[in-house]
Amino acid sequence: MHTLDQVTDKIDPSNPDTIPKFVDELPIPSVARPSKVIRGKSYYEIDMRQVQHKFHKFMPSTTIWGYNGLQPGPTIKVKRNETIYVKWKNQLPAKHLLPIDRTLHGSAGPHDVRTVVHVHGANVDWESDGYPEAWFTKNFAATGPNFLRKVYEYTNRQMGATLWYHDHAIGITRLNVYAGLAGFYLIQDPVEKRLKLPSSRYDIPIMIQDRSFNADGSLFYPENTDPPAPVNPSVQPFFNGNTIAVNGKLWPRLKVEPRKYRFRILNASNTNGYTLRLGDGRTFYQIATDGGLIEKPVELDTLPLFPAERSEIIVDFSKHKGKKIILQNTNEEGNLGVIMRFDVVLPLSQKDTSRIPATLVPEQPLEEKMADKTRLLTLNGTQDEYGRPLLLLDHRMWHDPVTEKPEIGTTEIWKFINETTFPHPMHIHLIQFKVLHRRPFDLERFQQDGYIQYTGPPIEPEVYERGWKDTVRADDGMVTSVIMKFTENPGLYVWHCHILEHEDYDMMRPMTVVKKRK
Ligand SMILES: [Cu+2]
Repeated sequence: MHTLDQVTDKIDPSNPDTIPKFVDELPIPSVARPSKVIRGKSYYEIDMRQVQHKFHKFMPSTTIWGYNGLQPGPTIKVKRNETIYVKWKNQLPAKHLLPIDRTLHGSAGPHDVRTVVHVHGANVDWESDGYPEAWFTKNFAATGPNFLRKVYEYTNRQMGATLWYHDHAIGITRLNVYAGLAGFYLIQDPVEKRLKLPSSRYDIPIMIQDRSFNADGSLFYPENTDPPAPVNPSVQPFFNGNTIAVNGKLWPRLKVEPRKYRFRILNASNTNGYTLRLGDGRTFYQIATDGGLIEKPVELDTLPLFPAERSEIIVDFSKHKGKKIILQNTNEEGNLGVIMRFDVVLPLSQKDTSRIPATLVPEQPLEEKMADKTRLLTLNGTQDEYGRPLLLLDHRMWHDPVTEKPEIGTTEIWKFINETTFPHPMHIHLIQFKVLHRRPFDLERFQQDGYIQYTGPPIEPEVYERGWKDTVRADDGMVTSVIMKFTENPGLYVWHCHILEHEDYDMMRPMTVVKKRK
């Protein structure tokens, strides 16, 4: 037996090999409570604070930023079609926790700690979408050029879904989210009642984030690239942490009953993608994608999740009493190959009457032939004046004039032509789309004369992405096609890569949704 002192003496937070796994219980994020009700509608105030957070029982506390001082932030739970108001308040210190690259767009000014909150996946009026330049500093003392309102309105006119909120401030999103500014936003749909899915304490959100620490337990985020760029601090082309935090604890465990559970899994990492698998290879059932329930459950043994993607699954532990089942990431070996552990050690507290229904929601087709317009959009790389990689969308920078102006009432296909050498998770604000297909093309030919010479047939979307999506993996060497209908909420939004290091430099573009022309 080791005493606590003996264990903590051996732990070096900068060396993940010294951090024991499955020590902490998986925390379940608390649910946000409205501070008042205005004309029958809930009004929340959620502030961003710098606090001390315990990532691991045996590690020293870590200074983080959290919504209401929590990591993850409090879960906002709303009903479909229920309007709520949220006043997001910046109560953070004037100095940033992490190194700011002053050369990035919007980062040169005197205000280090700029924040703005985006609910990812929400059908929301543009003034409440959290435009990257609608930022505000502590007590709204300074505001960005696009700042319009302090109180955001969310009408939640969309299917029940696992959404999430996170910071979106121009040029420092990667730092603000890494510091801890992320939480769940769950829309509950009355149609789910009759489905008898596992609910209440058997319905658990799981936020996966990679993190690295300094020896003193503080958050580590690199100040420069390797080899170093001529500017310091410098943005990274990507970031990979060396530990896995789930709901704010490193490699936690969850004690479960021998019954069915619903897990709402979110990859809230800056860059890392994961392919989830249960340690014994047992299958599970996917029931929802980013935008809500799918037509019918899909049996899976692995589930890839790129940054910002969500997937809801049902795992049945009923035949595995006493077992300890590791949730793995098959993309990696070693520490990053382990996410958390389920310990089937709790007694069954009541008969499990939940179900995995044969069908979930009616089919909602959105087919290629329904499109009014197709946009060809490239993902491409170049170099900046310091010789650093600069990733762009359609060869344009963030501040170039708006080129994507979809019209309300129209259905559009966007074809992401990936000219880079790696996949990017592409996210479009405001709408949910369907993935049509991916199709290989001749990159050399395209770069010579701009002609898309396909080199193979279209590849159907993966079985786990055949539902409403707001983020899609745009593979290298492929043209990835998505289809969406713009139905309401004209205004100024964005679309971008959700690798946060890319989004900040400079893989993000504005999008103006325009009213129907008469
Ligand atoms: Cu990217």
